[in-house]
Amino acid sequence: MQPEKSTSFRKIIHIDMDAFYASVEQRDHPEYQGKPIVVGGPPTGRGGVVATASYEARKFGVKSAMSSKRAAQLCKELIFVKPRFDVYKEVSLRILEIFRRYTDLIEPLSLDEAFLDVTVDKKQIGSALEIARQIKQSIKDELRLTASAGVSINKFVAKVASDMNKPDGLTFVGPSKVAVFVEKLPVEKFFGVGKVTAEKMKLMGLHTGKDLKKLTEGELVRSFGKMGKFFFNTARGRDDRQVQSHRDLKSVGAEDTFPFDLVTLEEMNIELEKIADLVHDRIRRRGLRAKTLTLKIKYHDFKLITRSRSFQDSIDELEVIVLTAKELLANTLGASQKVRLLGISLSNFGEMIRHNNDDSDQLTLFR
Ligand code: DCP
Ligand code: MG
Repeated sequence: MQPEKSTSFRKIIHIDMDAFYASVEQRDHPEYQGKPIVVGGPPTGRGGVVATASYEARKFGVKSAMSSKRAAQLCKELIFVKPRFDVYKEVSLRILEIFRRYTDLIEPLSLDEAFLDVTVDKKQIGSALEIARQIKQSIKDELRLTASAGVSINKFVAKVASDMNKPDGLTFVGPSKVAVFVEKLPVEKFFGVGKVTAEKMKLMGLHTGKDLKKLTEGELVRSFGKMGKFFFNTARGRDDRQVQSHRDLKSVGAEDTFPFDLVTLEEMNIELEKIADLVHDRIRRRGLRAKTLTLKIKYHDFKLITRSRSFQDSIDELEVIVLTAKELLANTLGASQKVRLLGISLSNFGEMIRHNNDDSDQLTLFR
């Protein structure tokens, strides 16, 4: 019998597909292989945007979220391809299926990205680096696509690592290397640091993890609020956020507190559309469908109510979310009530269930 190996470190893998939509299109259309392509709206239409660009197109400076028009200017021979979301979703499920051979502790962040906790793995391989290698190989062999992986002791470091040697990268930051790795990291790479926070940090003379470490927890909290505590810990390579599988994910939502109370139903409906858009984006990125929608309303007197509706078949369509939220709101409002907060959340997601079928793992998304 093998001795039990005990370690206090978790083993976390972050995997992110390379130029995801574009790679799928290049795979399925050999004529696009080796060519600069983008997936997104055409440059002729109004408001066409690049969802993603192949690595060949990135050499010209073309990238995600850029207008298609601008992309066409940067690269004359650029090929524009219409997205096929159903195919990306299908590929995404196949990738999850590969992950599940090693662990059920999987947290997908979007269709092409997930965290895996392999502290304990089903095949008893023991080495997270070896598991990441095998996963990358299976994605290549079975799906003819490449992924980049980061392997470390927590989510924060694993995610930064997976981005370091793209495409087809595999970056391992072992327990003894974490501290130095984080010290060298530019503040922009820290989880929770957006443009505004990065600017503020630079003004304070904070450029790297090493600089952040010079401040006390109190000082960081004073300057950055709640996130200050998180920065204090991550600058020391600590991050105890758990990998949260869909099974544990109870709901996904968004809400907004308004600077002025809303008075008319029209005003409220406009705000509801914005909130619905956010929620829709969040579940779509995770490839989720929900059976229950809950509307949250806080009135000007701070009275809080929620109203829910459940569906026979689970939903992920923006129109259904908007319509249902509006109906619940219209049914709820007492005469001329002023509203200070509105929120929408979706819950009751389809569960990923594994079937053992001739020894091969099959993944079904129950709707
Ligand atoms: N996506 C999108 N709009 C964006 C960003 C991304 O529609 N603004 C879509 C297209 C991408 C997919 O999500 O293919 C995954 O996003 P990533 O940020 O992981 O980008 P890629 O996988 O395309 O490239 P990379 O190799 O940098 O991960
Ligand atoms: Mg990606």
